Amino acid sequence: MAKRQLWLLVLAGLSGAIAQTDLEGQVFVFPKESADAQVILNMNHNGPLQNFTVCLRYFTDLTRAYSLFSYATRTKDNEILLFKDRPGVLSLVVGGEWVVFKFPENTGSSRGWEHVCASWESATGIAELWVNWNPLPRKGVQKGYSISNQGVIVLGQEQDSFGGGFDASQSFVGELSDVCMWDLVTAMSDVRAASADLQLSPSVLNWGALQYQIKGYVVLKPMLR
Ligand SMILES: *[C@@H]1O[C@H](CO)[C@@H](O)[C@H](O)[C@H]1NC(C)=O
Ligand SMILES: [Ca+2]
Repeated sequence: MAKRQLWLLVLAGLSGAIAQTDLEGQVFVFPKESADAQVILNMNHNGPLQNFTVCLRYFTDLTRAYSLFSYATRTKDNEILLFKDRPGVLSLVVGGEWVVFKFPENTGSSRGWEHVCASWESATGIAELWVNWNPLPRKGVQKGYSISNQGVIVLGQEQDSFGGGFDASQSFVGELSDVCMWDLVTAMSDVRAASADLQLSPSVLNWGALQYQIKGYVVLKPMLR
């Protein structure tokens, strides 16, 4: 084990916090449908969020609806939600308000890994959704809203209450990787550069230094090449 990782583990042990790990080249495998398999992530941000970009990629053969990224607070279960309704349809929810994006099904989930970035800016309410680095027509949602930082991020399950209210029929089954989140609207060219050499270090969630907690049947594995 690298010295730095060991030191982080020691720190985490001392503070009771979750360990921080570089997950470069690794994936979370959600091997079975369930209502409890999940990965819990910290929202690392001081104060409310006015802007964000969240990116991740996933590999699944699901054709039903499922959650990709669920961020809930005590008062709003869908504070931020990235939800795949069906192949070719993705919803972004901000502060409980839904906006639906459609894209040609041949860029859909059945052909391999799908990469998604969603961003939102409070000042204009403009939401961007990029699928496999292609932008979709921009839409507006929750203009002027502020996102609370007092919440919990769950991968693999869709929260209908703070940290719970899961439904197996909305769970994710498959592989999930490269989850990153910035507290700004990031230019996609920068995200791309970041995924190549980790220059634009994501401030809120960083796959290269992720604090996470696995609950239920989720397995960390090297990515299949
Ligand atoms: C959010 O982004 C806008 C421009 O996109 C910027 O003017 C504003 O300062 C940002 N807000 C925060 C809190 O960073
Ligand atoms: Ca929900």
